Amino acid sequence: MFTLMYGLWEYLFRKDVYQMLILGLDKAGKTNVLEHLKTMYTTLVGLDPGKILPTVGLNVGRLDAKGQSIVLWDLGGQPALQSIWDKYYAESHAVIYVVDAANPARFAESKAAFDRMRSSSQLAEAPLLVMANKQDLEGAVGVPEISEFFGIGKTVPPDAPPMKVVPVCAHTGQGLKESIEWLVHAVRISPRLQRLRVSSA
Ligand SMILES: Nc1nc2c(ncn2[C@@H]2O[C@H](COP(=O)(O)OP(=O)(O)OP(=O)(O)O)[C@@H](O)[C@H]2O)c(=O)[nH]1
Ligand SMILES: [Mg+2]
Repeated sequence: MFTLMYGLWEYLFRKDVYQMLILGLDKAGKTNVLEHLKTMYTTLVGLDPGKILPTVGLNVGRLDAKGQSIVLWDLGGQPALQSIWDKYYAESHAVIYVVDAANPARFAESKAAFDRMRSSSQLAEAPLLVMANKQDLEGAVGVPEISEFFGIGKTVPPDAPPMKVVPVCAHTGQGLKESIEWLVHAVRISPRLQRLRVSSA
């Protein structure tokens, strides 16, 4: 009886760890986002931007935000590395997609990678946060332009997963707290959370 009750208690109240992917083209600023988040939400000091190299493979960071344990998976964005992104989809709760908002010349390429990611059924119902990064740079476009280019409009179907675009600067940390807090809330109320719990039980 105790075992049964304990199993039920654990099933209902165990502390989930939210797995979040950080995706986007090479040089979009993903690793700078991860390192700045470490500085903001852990006792560690994230790497200085000048010391961050292009990612060959992936970087992982663990932090607590809004009372929630989160593991962030920063996957390399170079074309050859994009082909392994989908290996991480099935077990992820949410996606952060980073766009270099100051480089419109690569928007079409970024949108193509974004569309490939979104078309995966393995990410069904996963909340999606798009970071319009590098807002400190002159010419960086804002939320309306990124939303329109990436098709994150007001006319999304009612069953679409929650999506949001946030202006950020990975160097200063602008927009990172808002992004993480929105994602934690979105995952908490997402049907995907329950589905992943069941499939990992
Ligand atoms: N001005 C400015 N530069 C940034 C910002 N975020 C990243 N960068 C710069 O953009 C370049 C690429 O940053 P990374 O974080 O390495 O990019 P990445 O998306 O991880 O790239 P890959 O690892 O190749 O996939 C570096 O020179 C960063 O310093 C930002 O908010 N503002
Ligand atoms: Mg990187």
